[in-house]
Amino acid sequence: MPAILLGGTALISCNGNKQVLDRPNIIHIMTDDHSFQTISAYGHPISQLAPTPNLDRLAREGMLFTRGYVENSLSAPSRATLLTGMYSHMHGQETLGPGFDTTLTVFPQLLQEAGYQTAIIGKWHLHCDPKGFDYYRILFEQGDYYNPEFKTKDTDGKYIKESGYASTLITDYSLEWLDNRDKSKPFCLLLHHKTPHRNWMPEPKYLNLYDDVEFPYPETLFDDYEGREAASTQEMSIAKDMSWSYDLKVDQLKDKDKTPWIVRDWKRALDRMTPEERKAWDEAYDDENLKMIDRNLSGEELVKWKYQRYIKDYVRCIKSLDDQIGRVLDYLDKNGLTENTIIVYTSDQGFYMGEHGWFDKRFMYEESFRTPLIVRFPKMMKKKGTRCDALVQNIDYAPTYLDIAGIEKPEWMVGRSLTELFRNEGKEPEDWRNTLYYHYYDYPAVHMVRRHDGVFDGRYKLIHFYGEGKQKDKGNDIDKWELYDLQEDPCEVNNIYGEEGTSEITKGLTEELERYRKDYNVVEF
Ligand code: SGN
Ligand code: CA
Repeated sequence: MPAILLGGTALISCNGNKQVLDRPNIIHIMTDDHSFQTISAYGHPISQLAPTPNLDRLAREGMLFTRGYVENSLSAPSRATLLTGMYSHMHGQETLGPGFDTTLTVFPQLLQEAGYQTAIIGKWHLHCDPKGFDYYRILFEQGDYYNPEFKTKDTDGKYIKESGYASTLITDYSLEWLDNRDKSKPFCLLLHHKTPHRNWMPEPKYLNLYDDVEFPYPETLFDDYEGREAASTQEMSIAKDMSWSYDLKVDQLKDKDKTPWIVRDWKRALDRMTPEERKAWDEAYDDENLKMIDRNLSGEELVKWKYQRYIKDYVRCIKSLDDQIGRVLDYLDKNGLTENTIIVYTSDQGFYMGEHGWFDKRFMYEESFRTPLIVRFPKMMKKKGTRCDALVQNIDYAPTYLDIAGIEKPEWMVGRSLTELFRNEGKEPEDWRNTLYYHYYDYPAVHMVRRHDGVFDGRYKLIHFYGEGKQKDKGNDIDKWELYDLQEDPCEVNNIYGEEGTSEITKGLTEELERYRKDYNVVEF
């Protein structure tokens, strides 16, 4: 039986089951590769020049988490962790390849059983169809910025090309679903943006935004990787690994790009545009490209030019994203949904904005391990604009959403509900966790980051790089330990493992690492 709407806010069902109808709604907004450095509420110098007013509004009205982390800094694993509340080795999605154990129960299924209406719109990125969702509209693989393809339950297994820019379309479809949903039920919407994933293609109207700004350079842009073997063999450096065309948008130098997939994907990205979009694109980039070519830059000057081009395109994409977050917040206000909806803003992992000379993620070093997390939930947060410094991780989302819906956490979920933090102005209960476990597996793969696991206690970080050298690194096996004191060395450039005075810390963290491996049956390390 449908519910009736009284006075625009109170919902009473015809079968008298008021409790079901009063349960909070859930919106999980997850972007792809969004760094905390580019959200102005976090205060990083880059973000001060490229502010995000709508995300800042969310932080002002909710809670900003300063220590939100992932357990494996990569898309597909992070998405499977969101759905299951498990570590990667438990749900099987350790890398970007197939792996997810599709027999597992995902939290949206439990919400459905409890009367929630569920949807996922945007990036999905697992090698199976979504389950546990009444509705889905998902992007093809990584998705595209311009005129992307989507699949729904009604498109006969096909992906259909749509006209528009990815972040706008994903928001349009989300608001449309909210409008047309069964309003007698609480809802859970996973709103998963493609933005700002590589190759950072700005929306036409923002192609010239920040043209006159010079973004500050990170201290470690010219890192020499001394004492850090795995950091020295990666292939994700702005200086060496960015392509002229696909990454840097210098179409004039595309012949320098020899990697077949780069050549192919750049052509595809341009071919997707309408003639008007292509015209705006060329007008925005051509002049500056020609000037740069004329200057014949080399060495540090060239790296700095590449850095500016990279950061500008990235924050232009963030501008569009922030606009779209604003649309969602306005929609909730207009429809009387703000009070009873938890809205979570996060990313599937963090991203390097030139720190260590890098783009991409994967490493357990801070900028990719740490992930933005902002939560607004007026019903549980009596005070607005608080900060929470507790160690939280993406294993905690599923337990949180179940808790909010009044569903008991299944024993297989390893995370912990965040509601105690919401209720208590971000102060952690006495028995809150003291450490986090991290494990990255995707090697050999693009960017060539070696396998590693480790623990972090909020100050010290112990990392173990391990495994056989493969492909280009053939025979170059690795078994290396690193230890950082983030209080003394926030940029993580001084590996103090084995140094005098660190044995007690190393002993404690090694025991903790062994405890995680044993308690959770980690077999590879
Ligand atoms: C693609 C990207 C990589 C990126 C992975 C994983 N190349 O392969 O740079 O590390 O995705 O990203 S791309 O130019 O084709 O985009 S993730 O977000 O899915 O984990
Ligand atoms: Ca990602």
